[in-house]
Amino acid sequence: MRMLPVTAALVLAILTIGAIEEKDISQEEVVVTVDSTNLRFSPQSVTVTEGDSVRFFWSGELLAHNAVSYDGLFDSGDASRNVDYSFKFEVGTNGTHEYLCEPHEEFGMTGTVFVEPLTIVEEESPDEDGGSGSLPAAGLLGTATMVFGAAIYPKKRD
Ligand SMILES: [Cu+2]
Repeated sequence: MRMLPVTAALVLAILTIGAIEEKDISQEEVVVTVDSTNLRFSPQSVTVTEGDSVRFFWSGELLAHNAVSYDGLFDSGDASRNVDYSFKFEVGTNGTHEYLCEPHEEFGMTGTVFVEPLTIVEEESPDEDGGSGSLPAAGLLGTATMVFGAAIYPKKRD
């Protein structure tokens, strides 16, 4: 099995890359379901950050429900007693997104997703004369920012 060390190294490299990417943007999933009254979302409002997903999930409900945003951003489809629909709030979707259950809007079956902007905190001190105790994470972020900047900036200037 001569290929084993090579394969192992490759797998390790892939895993390392995956770990770094995952570190940069942590994605979370928030679940919204239907409460015991069958006419309310639970929780009725959730707060996420851009890049996160909201999963509308219920099964075996007495009534059929769906989740449709008033602004048209997301739509779980036809009302159903079994729904498993995830929507990822991409960068740029920050703001307040109210949604309804179409069959039960008149009963007050509505909800709200607050999406907070994804902010990249830069470790930049105004005066650089002091010791540069550069954190590895900050260095990595700086490098990533520079790479992104280099990729985007020249195009914008043309
Ligand atoms: Cu409903």
